Amino acid sequence: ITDKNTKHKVKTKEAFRKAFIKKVEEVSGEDFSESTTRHQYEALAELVMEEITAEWAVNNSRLHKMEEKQIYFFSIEFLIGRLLKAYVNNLGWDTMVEETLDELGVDYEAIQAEEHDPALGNGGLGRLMACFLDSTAALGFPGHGNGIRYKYGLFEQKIINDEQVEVADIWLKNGYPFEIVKPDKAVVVKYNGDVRVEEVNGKMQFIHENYDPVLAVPYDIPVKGYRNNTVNSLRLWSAKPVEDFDLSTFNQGHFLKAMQRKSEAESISQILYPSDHGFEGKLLRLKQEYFFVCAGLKRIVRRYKKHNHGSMDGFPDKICIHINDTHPALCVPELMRILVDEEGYDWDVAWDMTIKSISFTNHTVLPEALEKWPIDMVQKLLPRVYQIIEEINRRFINDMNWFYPDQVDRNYSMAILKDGQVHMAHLAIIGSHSVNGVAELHSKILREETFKDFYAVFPDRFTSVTNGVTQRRFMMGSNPGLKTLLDDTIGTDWKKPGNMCSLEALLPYAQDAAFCQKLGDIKHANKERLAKYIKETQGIVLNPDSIFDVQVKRIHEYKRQLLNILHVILTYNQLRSNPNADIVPKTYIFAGKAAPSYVYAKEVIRLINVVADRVNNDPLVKDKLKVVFVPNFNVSVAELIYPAAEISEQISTAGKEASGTGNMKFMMNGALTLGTMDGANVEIAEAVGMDNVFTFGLSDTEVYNYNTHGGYRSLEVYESDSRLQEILGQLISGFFGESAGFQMIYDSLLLHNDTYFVLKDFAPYVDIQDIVSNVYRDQKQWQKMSAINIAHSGIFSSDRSIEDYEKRVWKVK
Ligand code: 26M
Repeated sequence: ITDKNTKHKVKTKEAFRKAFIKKVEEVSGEDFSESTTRHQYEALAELVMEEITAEWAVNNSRLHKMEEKQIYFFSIEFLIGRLLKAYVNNLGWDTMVEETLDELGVDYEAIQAEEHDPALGNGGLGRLMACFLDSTAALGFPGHGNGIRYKYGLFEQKIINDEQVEVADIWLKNGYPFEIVKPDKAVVVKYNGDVRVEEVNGKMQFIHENYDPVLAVPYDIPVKGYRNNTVNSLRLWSAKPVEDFDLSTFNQGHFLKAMQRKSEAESISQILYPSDHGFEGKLLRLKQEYFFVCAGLKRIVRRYKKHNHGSMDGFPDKICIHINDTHPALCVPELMRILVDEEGYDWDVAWDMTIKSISFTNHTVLPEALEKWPIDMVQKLLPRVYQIIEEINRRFINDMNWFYPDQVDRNYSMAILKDGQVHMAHLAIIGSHSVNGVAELHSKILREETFKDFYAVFPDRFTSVTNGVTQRRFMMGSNPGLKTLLDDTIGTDWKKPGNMCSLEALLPYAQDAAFCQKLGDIKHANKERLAKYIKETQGIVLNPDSIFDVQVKRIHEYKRQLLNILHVILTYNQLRSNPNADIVPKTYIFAGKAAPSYVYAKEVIRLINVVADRVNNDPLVKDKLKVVFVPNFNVSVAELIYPAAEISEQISTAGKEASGTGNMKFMMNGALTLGTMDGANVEIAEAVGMDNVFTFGLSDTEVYNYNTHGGYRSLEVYESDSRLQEILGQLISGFFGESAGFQMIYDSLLLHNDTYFVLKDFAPYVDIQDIVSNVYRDQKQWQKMSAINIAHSGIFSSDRSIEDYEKRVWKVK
């Protein structure tokens, strides 16, 4: 916003006011007084983009000189959420915009709600990338995202007759103001075809021919750093046919065939796979993986060469390719292909460069989620890339047999190619210099179980970086009351990027009654804000004086939403037999999506909703117990829920949740963790001390021992606990309505021996819930614990994660 009078770039309220009114009139073609919220949204978005793109251009020309080392995050998901408010805040425009809009009588909240929440990810893994981009820019590092611009994001979830129903997410239908398409930077991605070998000047040349070309068109979204002049990029690729119509086919009268080619090409970036568990070997998914890998590397290499006199020699010193789980693991053979086939490097030199450039983060130990592609599928779709994988594998096994001749079995078990499959995790580990888990416990399990053999061979590659989340979105942005209280109490230094640990200055105030009172008041106001949303969207009235006990995350057996709802049923049964029981009123809030094909998870959603119907409509229960399932959990809904939570349910079977990041978002908003010793919960407990968390249940070692040596019989637990007998009986007796039997859940617990130890952990869970209620009766004590949690939440900022990656993995400086 330029003030015409001074000719300086100044951001005055007056200049903004004028610019905003003018822009609204431009986009609407009407007088400002006639404008709709949509016009106002479009105008504000344009003003923001004009400001950011000016900075972006300056930044890009600096970055293009390649003086600094640059990080590229390759990820099949970027769950960025709404951007308008984040941009406004990062520009430092927040007060100016809020006050001006207020004076103009314009509803800023309504403007923000006009932005369709881009849901280009399933959950933790995709959201982590968005937090990392925010922190990378905030810290002033050059770091960019590389992914896919899905036409349809994650489905919208509706609950109809208690069940999840999926609706297509047409997020682009009204256009998207924060992207810039760059058709001149499009590249061709080649699928299928044959490889012909030719000898040129004594050197083998591999020529890929008869392939099916697909055009990858980049759309760039600026990533604006918090109040600094860094603007990085998130580049998302969209698939197009190379020519809109295949003219020769078209001319021969094969109109349908030409159209079919077009839609085959476009199908690659058509839809985000809505599953974050259980690997399915779908060809389209493999096409997606190669699509953004190939296009992304091509641009990076081209840019690098352009500024280095056509040479790739220094590439690994200037470029970090960070692969987010194994979905982009084809970076390894693709970079080799570029270096060997196109740049003419010897294999060994190219291999050294590749390993130096690539680093890998693992996000899961669930064996069913590890990617293994059928060899013939890879071979057919990516003939040259496959040859390179074969050669990587051959050399790896050769080396291993040379160094460990007495370990042939182990060597073979580490192969990339075995059992007719391409093992992507093996490819990722063998082809990168760094392998890390996302929390200490998870990294330990990777070293000692999942990748034990690789750890024995490459101990130096393994490291750990605990996840983090951006406080700028999930605390400062979504909990303004708390932000102001912290500013007023300890000053504003804690908001500087990388400085969140200075929140520890809050510790003395945990003893301060006046501070704790204010903290409680802010929480209450946030609970009222959420209650209002739920009233408006679902018609359910919540009691803001009850405890808000919240479990929001993808629905998964290992995350054990089932354990939570079984305990709710127990409370309900207790209230039915003693309506006057002196219990602390509780509101149980659930939200989360199930993969459309995950039948069991959808049954859990149905159970929660059926229980909610029953409990919420039973006059006996009065205000003491409420259950809500909030539909369509996404980043925007999350921003309303975390600040209102008092209990953060993190109750996965120990050893299964790699880290969790919701746990951190709750903590920085002052909720107390009720959790198992799993993932980053362990580090939360360490940070705040065992007195300030509620932990329960089997340890990861106990789970491991049961799984390897046996000894767990769920039936025995059931037979010795009359509460469980009653509850499980109700699941199949029609207690929750005739049509609503839950045989599948019942069978999993009793017939199939309860894989996730729900019954085993039930009694300890009930006990800890009772302790939670008792502590809550002492509000002073509760607010004190809440303050201590906030004070120690600094290490869970993604700024800290990025600094750790910088030191341990990328070494940018
Ligand atoms: C893979 C193949 C086919 C279809 C889908 C996938 C797929 C997509 C997403 C598999 C896994 C996906 O995400 C896994 C995930 O979100 N993991 C979570 O990562 C978080 C960030 O590190 C951790 O905090 C969570 O503990 C972990 O579950």
